[in-house]
Amino acid sequence: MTTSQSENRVAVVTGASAGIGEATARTLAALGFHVVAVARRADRIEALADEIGGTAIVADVTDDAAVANLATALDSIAGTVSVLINNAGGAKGLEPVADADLENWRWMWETNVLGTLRVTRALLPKLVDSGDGLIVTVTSIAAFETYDGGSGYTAAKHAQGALHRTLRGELLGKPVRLTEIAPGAVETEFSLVRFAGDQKRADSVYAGITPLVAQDVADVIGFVAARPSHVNVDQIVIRPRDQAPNGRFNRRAQ
Ligand code: 8X3
Repeated sequence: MTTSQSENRVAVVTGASAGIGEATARTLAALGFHVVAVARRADRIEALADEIGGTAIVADVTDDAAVANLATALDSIAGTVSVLINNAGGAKGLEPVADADLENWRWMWETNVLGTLRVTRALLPKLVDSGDGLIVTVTSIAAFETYDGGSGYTAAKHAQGALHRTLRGELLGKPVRLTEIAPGAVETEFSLVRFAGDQKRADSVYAGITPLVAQDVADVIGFVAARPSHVNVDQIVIRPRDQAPNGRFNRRAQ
């Protein structure tokens, strides 16, 4: 797709206030999409939308009414949506199953799984109506693997991946493509949120390795969005060279 082909096409990015979502919003805007940045933090997405010539819509993906309002607000911007990036989500806690915190599990299920379900279901008619829709769901390597202490997050990410992959069959014959992007360690607010603002603990996740940065993932999403409409990139796993499957890292001495 050239910039002119994506001109005036609408791309909705959830979790656009920081990290992978923010970088993806910038990347899609540079490709010529009109980007609708969605998140809870109004000040962040309004500044981003101003900068990239897009639109900010404040919505919490765990809130039914907010997602319904998002769909209505999109009607006034454009009748259709060409690209949906399901990026909102995250982790809370790193407790073993024996000490599992049910509130953390509920939060992870609500944001990663039901959040993706709510937004996807609400925007599906608009994606179909575009005649050339694309849904990118940012899952994680946690959608394919398990690791000690990660059960709440890996369970939610496995479920989010299953939801996304199910649509690949259910939408067969409809003009909507589906891509799952599964990143490994990306240095964003992810670990800060997981560890409830404990910066030292968050930093230790990336100590001695060279993690991915948000733009590394956004570049891949931009590549996917720029493929011609007959090409469906089903899944991409992307992790740092310093990370192998199942929680193994090459950590250099600090
Ligand atoms: C997060 C992946 O490797 O940081 O989605 O646990 S990792």
